[in-house]
Amino acid sequence: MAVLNREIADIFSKTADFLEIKGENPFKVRAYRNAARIIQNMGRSLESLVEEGFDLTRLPGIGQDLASYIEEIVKTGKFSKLEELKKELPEGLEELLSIEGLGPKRIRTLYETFHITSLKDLAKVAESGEIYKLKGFGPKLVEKILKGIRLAKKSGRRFRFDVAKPYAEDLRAYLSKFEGVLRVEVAGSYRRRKETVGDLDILVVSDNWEKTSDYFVKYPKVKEIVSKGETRSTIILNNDLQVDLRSVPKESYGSALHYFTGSKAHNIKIRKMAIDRGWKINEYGIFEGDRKIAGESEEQMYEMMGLCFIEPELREDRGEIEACLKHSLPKLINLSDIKGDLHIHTTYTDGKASIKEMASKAYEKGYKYIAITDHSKHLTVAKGLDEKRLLEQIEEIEKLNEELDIEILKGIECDILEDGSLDLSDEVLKRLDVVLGAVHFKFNLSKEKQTDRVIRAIKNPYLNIIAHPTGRVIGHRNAYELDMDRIFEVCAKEGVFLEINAQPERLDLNDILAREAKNRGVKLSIATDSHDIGCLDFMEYGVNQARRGWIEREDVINTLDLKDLKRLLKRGR
Ligand code: DGT
Ligand code: CA
Ligand code: CA
Repeated sequence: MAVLNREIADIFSKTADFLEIKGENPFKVRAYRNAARIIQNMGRSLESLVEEGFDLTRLPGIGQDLASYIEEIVKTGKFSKLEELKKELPEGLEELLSIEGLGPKRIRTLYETFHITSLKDLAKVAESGEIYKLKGFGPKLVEKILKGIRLAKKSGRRFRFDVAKPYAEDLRAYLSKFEGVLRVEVAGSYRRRKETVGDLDILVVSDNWEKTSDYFVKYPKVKEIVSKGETRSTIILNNDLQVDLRSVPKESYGSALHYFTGSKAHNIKIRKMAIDRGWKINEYGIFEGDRKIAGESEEQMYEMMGLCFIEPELREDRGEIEACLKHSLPKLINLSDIKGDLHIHTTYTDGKASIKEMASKAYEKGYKYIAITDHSKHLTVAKGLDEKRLLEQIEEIEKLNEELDIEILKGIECDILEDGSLDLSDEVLKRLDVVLGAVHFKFNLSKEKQTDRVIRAIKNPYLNIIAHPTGRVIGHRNAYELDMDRIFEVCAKEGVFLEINAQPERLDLNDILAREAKNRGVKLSIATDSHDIGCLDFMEYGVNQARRGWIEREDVINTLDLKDLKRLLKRGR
């Protein structure tokens, strides 16, 4: 059974957290954490490297010990050291780690002083004010913690799309290879490519449901079998993700797929239309009296309803049915439309790969261009570039451009300072091909001040794109206060673009804002914000979000040829 890089990385970072909560040697903690980061962003599968007999110590950050741990995890799916740690520490500490502002060190303090082992305990001491007795716990931090608790409760147990994806795809492959299974599809919010999924809804057509269901619950990553029934079985995976498997008759495949893809709101609207025509619609088909008139395929279902095929990403009852009737559905952008990536970090700042490595990987992906956009000097934790080092980078890029078959655009992810000025001088920004502006601190300004800040940046004639415009991090940090209406207006006027940051924890702009931007005449850049070569694959998540936002190829600047793109980026240069 495949062990994914992501699983190994998660195991190591959890081990690091637990060791730190226990107060173990910081060097040991750091070694696990580094390894987790490297593995997560690696392009190659560790499992296959182990199978090939590759010497893992040749990888950066991986010594003898870690190499043998990786082998253990690949072979057994588990890490005995982490299992031991879990036994030593109270169970609830794990959920505390998801709260912004609480790292392992603070959790350790809370545990040692108040014996806090759950979100409930935490809420109690935070609300009562007792928490202020601890050194370093001021009002700002406590406010953040309380907000984190509310957010954790609200998001319930939802899983980020990229976390669910390897499991969904592994299960699809696992089920597809079983004898007698004719079709498998992952429906639900997963098929609609939502940024988070509550659970996975898998449909199968098979000639023997009982055997298929037995096989399903034997999936190696199962933690718990919830139910095994006549047409449906449910399991919980090791990471607590729930999976429903449903048996579907071949002749109802289309109607079942439509029903279980949802969304519920979309389904309800379609059902009303059917009722208006005197029909009945359910997961078995469309019926006129007792006679089934459609159901084998989704296309057939939509056709019978007088509609064209509506892509799953649009099925949210946000006007897609009306648009279809008016023949004005968008022709959604595809991953293959993307010609380059306009947000990339390198070892100049906090990236893990060199300019050349990033460029070569991008070339392999078939891109025509990339922009190198490292951090600017204000972001000291990321070794942000000052004018002098940026000029050195420009020089290196110019040399590489003579040598490589992909165009490297000279860029920067420039901090937007509190007053809305940019972190680097106009003289140096002018020399770049593309300037991203980003808010990385002072998230808590008033709506008016934050909006003024960003608008002042947009008005700088060398700025081209606002990176991750709202600053939200899924399940972790809300968007900062921003008057998007005003932002759209000024962007459209100034010829500044907004980013859909494709990092799966950001996806910022989200679907709804991306659609609004488009409607307000603002073009978008879909970009990965890569910090290593593996991250270039995040583009898929950004495109998913764009599709959910009704975005077409023409709305996205990095679908353009280099020449046309450069013209758009010229602005005041
Ligand atoms: P999730 O799992 O919360 O991310 O969202 P979904 O959309 O996957 O929802 P889920 O798993 O509860 O149900 C899967 C699909 O089944 C849903 O998208 C539409 C369909 N469905 C579920 N309940 C109902 C219902 O009461 N009425 C209708 N028409 N469809 C339903
Ligand atoms: Ca679901
Ligand atoms: Ca479900």
